[in-house]
Amino acid sequence: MTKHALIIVDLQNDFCPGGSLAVTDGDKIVPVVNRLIRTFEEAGQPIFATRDWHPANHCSFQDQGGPWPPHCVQNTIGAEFHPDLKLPPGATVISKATSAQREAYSGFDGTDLASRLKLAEVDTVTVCGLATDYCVKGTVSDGLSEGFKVTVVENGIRGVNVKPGDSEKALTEMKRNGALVASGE
Ligand code: VGL
Ligand code: ZN
Repeated sequence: MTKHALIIVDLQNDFCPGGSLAVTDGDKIVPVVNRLIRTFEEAGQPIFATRDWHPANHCSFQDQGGPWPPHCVQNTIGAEFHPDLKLPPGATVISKATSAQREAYSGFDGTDLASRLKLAEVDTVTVCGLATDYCVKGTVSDGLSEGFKVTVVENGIRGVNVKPGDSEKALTEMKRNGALVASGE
């Protein structure tokens, strides 16, 4: 028996056009993700949404010596999920990278995501969200290491591409690590 869960990674305002760390076309995945949500919801399968949830002095911010402009600061509009994302009331929100001194790209890093999935007897996860070359890649990689079967939805992800091709490289790496790739219509 396969028990399946959906993991939506960091579909937050700051990673969408107009946000402080905008991913090109980040918002274009919202309809794809909403369709996935509907499918999982109708099948009674659990849905998890991770969010980057930084304190204002997070170590990844440029003013603290990190690589990124301030983004997804706790309790700001930028940290909210995209307004068109139709997250059902039963979805579980997983906050990550919540300590000032520690970066965490993966939704599994420093969270109880793995134990929650295992408690629900989930063995297979479908991953979508932002950004392909950071938090999606990290979440997929840790999901595989935790022993889950992982499918990435190719049209349900978008990347930062600090260097051109980073997202493509990330997807190749995910596949090499054992992830399957699917299309969400
Ligand atoms: C992310 C850069 C910094 C992500 C989070 O969600 O992919 N990227 N913080
Ligand atoms: Zn971040």
